[in-house]
Amino acid sequence: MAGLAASFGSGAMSNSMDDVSQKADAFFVIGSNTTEQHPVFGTMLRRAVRFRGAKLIVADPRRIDLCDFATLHLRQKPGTDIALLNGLMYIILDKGWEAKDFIAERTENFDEFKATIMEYPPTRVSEITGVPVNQLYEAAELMAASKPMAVIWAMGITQHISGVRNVMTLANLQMLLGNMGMPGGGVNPLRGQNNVQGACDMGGLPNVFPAYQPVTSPEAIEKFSKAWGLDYGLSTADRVSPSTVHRLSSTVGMTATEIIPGVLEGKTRALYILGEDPVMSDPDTNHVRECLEKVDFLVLQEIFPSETAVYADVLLPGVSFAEKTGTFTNTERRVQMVHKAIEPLGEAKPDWWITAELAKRILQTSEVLDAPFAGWDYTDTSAIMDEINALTPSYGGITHARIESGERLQWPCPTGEHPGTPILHVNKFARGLGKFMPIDDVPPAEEPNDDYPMVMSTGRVLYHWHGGQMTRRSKGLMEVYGEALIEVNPEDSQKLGLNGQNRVRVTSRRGSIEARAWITDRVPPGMVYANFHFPEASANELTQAVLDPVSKIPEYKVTAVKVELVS
Ligand SMILES: Nc1nc2c(c(=O)[nH]1)N[C@H]1C(S)=C(S)[C@@H](COP(=O)(O)OP(=O)(O)OC[C@H]3O[C@@H](n4cnc5c(=O)[nH]c(N)nc54)[C@H](O)[C@@H]3O)O[C@H]1N2
Ligand SMILES: Nc1nc2c(c(=O)[nH]1)N[C@H]1C(S)=C(S)[C@@H](COP(=O)(O)OP(=O)(O)OC[C@H]3O[C@@H](n4cnc5c(=O)[nH]c(N)nc54)[C@H](O)[C@@H]3O)O[C@H]1N2
Ligand SMILES: [Mo]
Repeated sequence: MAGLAASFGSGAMSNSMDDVSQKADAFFVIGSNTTEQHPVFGTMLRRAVRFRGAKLIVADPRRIDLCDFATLHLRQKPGTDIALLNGLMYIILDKGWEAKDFIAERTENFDEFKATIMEYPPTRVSEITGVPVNQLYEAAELMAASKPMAVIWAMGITQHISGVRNVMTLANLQMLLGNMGMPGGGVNPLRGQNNVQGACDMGGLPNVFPAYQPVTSPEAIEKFSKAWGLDYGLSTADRVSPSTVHRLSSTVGMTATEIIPGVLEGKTRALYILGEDPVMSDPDTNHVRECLEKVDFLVLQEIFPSETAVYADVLLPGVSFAEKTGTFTNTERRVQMVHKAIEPLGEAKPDWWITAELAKRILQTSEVLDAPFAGWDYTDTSAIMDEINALTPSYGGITHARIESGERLQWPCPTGEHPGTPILHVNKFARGLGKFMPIDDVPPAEEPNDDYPMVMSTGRVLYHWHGGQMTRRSKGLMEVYGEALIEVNPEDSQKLGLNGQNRVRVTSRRGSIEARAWITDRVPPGMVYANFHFPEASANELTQAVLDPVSKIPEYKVTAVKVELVS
């Protein structure tokens, strides 16, 4: 698996939003509620469909707003995306619609891949996914006739135990159709948080330094150890500390979803949490609470007293976006600036300043270094950007000054003269040839049974942001969407005897929540949808902490539940 994962390793969109919305002949949106969760891009898609006749295929268990203007809506059962996609590729191959030249020149491992696809004929796929056979043919034909087609996805694809395999299957589809490395095509995962792309680019992952330079690489260790004032690789005379050789660790760390459960396994003793509210956002809330209660020491850096704050030994007040200057890197690898609009309120300090200050104080009291290291004395965020330019090749030429002058820079942008890179993989993939991966269907970890006969999927609504710490403080938003609602299909609602005003109890093997039911055909029969925006009825009381074995993302999208009428 590593081969293909590496070629899409950054997890960024291969194309830009302008490019996709202006040049795609068709969009295949699978597991992205684009108009609610990425409204700017959602509007760009809507305009492309309305004003230039671009086609739109949506594959989503729910009838999301995008379906109102879609050419075709495939309504697969949750957690059956691999079967669905393999089934579409079966038809494409069976009809001879694959991009033969592209496959011959740019890819490898086609035969092995094809052998797996041949196990997914339409009747079998229809049985697994619930999508009618004629719709499978219709979708495959639209895909083959639309050149180029852009694939767009978000958490509906990744938040499964098969998340990585789902993504690889989408890459297979785009290689099969020859839609890689061209304007209007590509593989386009939409990033969620405003700076999650930037955080990953800067090494906010357990296995890499900035720019995805592996922590296991001796060259990378040497480069960063020198740059960050450690003396690995220097002769004894040149060392800061003559007695010891310091170097950065080559051990791959743990992901956030492993660190918190690690408390009960004795692997985690202290936590420094910055800008996350795991009591609301991590799976299986009871388990999270137990971990946070038991951890020896918890530091939380926040802008509000969140649900997690009650477990903190120390609260450090950070600043919000309005109180800081710096850059965010968005979903299309574009680096953008924010400027301080107001001075930090109260005792709040910039997040980078707090982290640097902590580092300095730890170094001052630590016995490892003989001389305190001055490298944490940044004057401001442009000084941090200078360091990024020096150490992060893909950001080598991205400076505050260039962005301020109006340049629209997308990495890779290695030098001050480089214009940035709107489209990745133009002539070849990062790893050379694109490798087709034979991928079989993986059922969700929990499937409905007699005790828990329904499937709950979880996610967001337009009006709120995750744990709701920010959006629940906005009066206007609370007027529009002021309480947790459980989406229930009219058929199920009839069985339960609901009248539109009732509260229901939703129970999984781990917990139970009560909230008002919203009767709507947005969800199909047998499925309910819940959000995690309200602490009194958060979906994560019910979800389970099973992870994709590679990415360690939890399976938030499929939980077996029972639903009962409360009052
Ligand atoms: N208003 C608002 N916008 C946000 C956020 C927010 O909290 N509020 N959060 C941001 C963040 S961090 C993120 S990651 C993004 C998330 O953006 P999205 O991923 O678009 O949002 P989700 O609500 O997680 O739902 C994704 C879609 O997957 C569908 N789905 C459920 N199960 C399956 C399945 O098995 N297969 C497929 N193919 N689809 C399925 C759901 O019906 C839904 O339409 O949104 C970002 N934007
Ligand atoms: N059931 C279910 N659970 C999910 C998901 C799902 O689809 N279903 N989606 C998952 C996904 S994709 C994501 S991204 C997570 C998000 O989960 P979290 O990251 O935990 O949620 P946020 O609300 O985005 O941010 C957490 C906190 O950051 C604080 N904050 C905001 N700005 C700043 C700042 O500038 N500095 C500091 N120090 N703090 C700040 C806010 O007050 C907030 O309390 O949830 C995950 N959990
Ligand atoms: Mo996210």
